[in-house]
Amino acid sequence: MTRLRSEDDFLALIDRHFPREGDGIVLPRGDDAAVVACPGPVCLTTDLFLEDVHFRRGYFAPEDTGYKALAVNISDVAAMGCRPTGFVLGLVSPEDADREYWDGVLAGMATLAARFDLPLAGGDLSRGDKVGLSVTLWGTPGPSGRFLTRGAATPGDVLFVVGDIGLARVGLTVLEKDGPDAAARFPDAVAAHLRPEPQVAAGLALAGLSRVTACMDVSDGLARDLPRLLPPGLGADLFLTPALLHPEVTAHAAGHGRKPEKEAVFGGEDYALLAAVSPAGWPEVRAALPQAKAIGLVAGNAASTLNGAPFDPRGFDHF
Ligand code: TPP
Repeated sequence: MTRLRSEDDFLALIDRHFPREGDGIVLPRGDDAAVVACPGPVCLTTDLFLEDVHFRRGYFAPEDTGYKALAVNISDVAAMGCRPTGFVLGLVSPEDADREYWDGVLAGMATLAARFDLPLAGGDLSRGDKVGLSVTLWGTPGPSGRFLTRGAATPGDVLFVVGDIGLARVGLTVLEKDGPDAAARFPDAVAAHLRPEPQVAAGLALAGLSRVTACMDVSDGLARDLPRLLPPGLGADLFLTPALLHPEVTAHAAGHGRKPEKEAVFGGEDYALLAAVSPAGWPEVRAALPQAKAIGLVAGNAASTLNGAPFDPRGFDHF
């Protein structure tokens, strides 16, 4: 265990993983505040990633921790139909998180940042009782100039997802039970929980399709997030067949005597995109994103159904 001796020591470690210069960085890190170029409107998001709330050190490798703290923010920008362009980072370190730990966290984060050419513009450090990461990230729209938003879906629109629903929740369940050994039986679920793939290319593609009426990323589970996508007073008729679900979701549900579609909608941390498109636009979505899966239709009233039966929105809630 090598202790981090001082704040400057920590900052030097950050410098080893993240270059100070980068696209859009007007004044490199080192001053009181960041100066970045803004070509026009940007979308801005922030997400905390806290030990024992969002992750456990017992089964999150340091590299996974850094990766996911950034990935969940990139996912928000992807859901707005934007490309991520820069971020700032706040870190909280307890006494027992040593240099090797943070070296791993920063390496995992830097790997993902490099994939999107994302510069780190600045940040803050503090001592605390548990590990905490706070990322604030911004992004710019694609060629269409459009920001995808929630709330403009109308009855009859096709609801679809890009990414797996319920898989990350299975990952959390098996990791909580068996720790890292869970990866042997549920490799994709564990990977979906530890290293979600932000759907940036899909978000940019959807922003270019004018018939797409609404989009968001699913972080609290489909059942809880769906009402947030739809205008007040509208519900959805969802049709989730096992063929639409990942085999590990179906297998886990079968092992616990649960219905796979319930396992899927009451999940969380999917970081899939959930979107709506007018029926005429669905072929365009399929052409642009063959991996998109239709899961239902927007209904004309607030009562939602799942495979024909009424269902109540429920999911993860911090409070
Ligand atoms: N307990 C632990 C130790 N780890 C977890 N990942 C969870 C519980 C489950 N969990 C934590 S946050 C969350 C879930 C399902 C929902 C998403 O996080 P949130 O901070 O609400 O994301 P946002 O909606 O702000 O993007």
